[in-house]
Amino acid sequence: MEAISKDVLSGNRRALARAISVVESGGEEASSLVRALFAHTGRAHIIGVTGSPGVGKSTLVDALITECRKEDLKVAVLAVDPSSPFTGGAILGDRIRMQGHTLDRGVFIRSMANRGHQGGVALATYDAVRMLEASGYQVIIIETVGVGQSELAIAQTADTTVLVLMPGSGDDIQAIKSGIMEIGDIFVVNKGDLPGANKSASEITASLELNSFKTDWRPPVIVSIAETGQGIDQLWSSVKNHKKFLEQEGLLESRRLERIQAELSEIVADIARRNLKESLKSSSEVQEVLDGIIKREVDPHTAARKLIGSMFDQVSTSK
Ligand SMILES: Nc1nc2c(ncn2[C@@H]2O[C@H](COP(=O)(O)OP(=O)(O)OP(=O)(O)O)[C@@H](O)[C@H]2O)c(=O)[nH]1
Ligand SMILES: [Mg+2]
Repeated sequence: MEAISKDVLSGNRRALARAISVVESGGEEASSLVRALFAHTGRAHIIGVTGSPGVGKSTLVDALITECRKEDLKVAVLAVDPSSPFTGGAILGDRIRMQGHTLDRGVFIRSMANRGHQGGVALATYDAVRMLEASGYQVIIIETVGVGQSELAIAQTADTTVLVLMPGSGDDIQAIKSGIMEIGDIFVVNKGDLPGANKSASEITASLELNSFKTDWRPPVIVSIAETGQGIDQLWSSVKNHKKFLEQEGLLESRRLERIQAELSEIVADIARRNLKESLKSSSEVQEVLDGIIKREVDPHTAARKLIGSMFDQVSTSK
């Protein structure tokens, strides 16, 4: 791990790719890599780009990469697909439309998929972001497909969340109804060349006006044509403005605190889940508890509480 972490720090791309695979697999190796590099993390601007399949997220991200490169910022993209089974990180296929940047050494693109349970991919995403930060990437864009619970969890790993919609899909109405509007810091109605884009944008603006906001930030609604790059400069300035806003208001820190809380509870749940799986198979204590339930000596609720108690005792004494 020591050699690989050194190479990650020096910006070696192969080491970085390997490091991301390690954190994706999780386990002890992943933990020690994160431990080694943690002091070099926490510096990038993390941008989440989320929205339904096919709205043009990847095309938009590709255009954003171009904006970053104009400013000589090193930029990385993680395309996270929580609904796909884990395939070892090689499902880019046509989900990714960023081929224009493959030869640029200041750009790193990688896809990640689900590892079996919801928390898995979110946890791996946090750590993958850390590997990218340690390797010197200043802007990290996380593209997630869909607008369900697990996508939201991933979107929340970002400092700035861009919600992408398209006209005529009913997406906008859906978003307004489902409360997903709350996670967007910036709204984009992409495919502005299609009919109804301006109407969608005004509907979103109108529904935002009804929101009660927790901060003074008012999410801009931008109409873009990602394919031609129209509106992307406006999007990029909004992204930068949002970051400036977070910094000025001291909100970058509080967002990161929330993120760490979410991560910490996910890790604890993950450890508990794995411990439980093990002990369901092998522990004599669990066998006794199961027997007790079968014999109606103890009910499952009481038994579960007892097990959790002794499980955490074990975790704290085994380290
Ligand atoms: N008309 C029009 N088509 C666009 C625009 N932007 C993207 N597209 C097209 O929309 C399709 C989907 O684009 P992607 O960028 O792959 O969309 P995505 O949201 O990343 O898709 P998934 O990752 O599969 O969810 C492609 O055929 C794009 O060429 C646009 O501004 N206008
Ligand atoms: Mg895509």
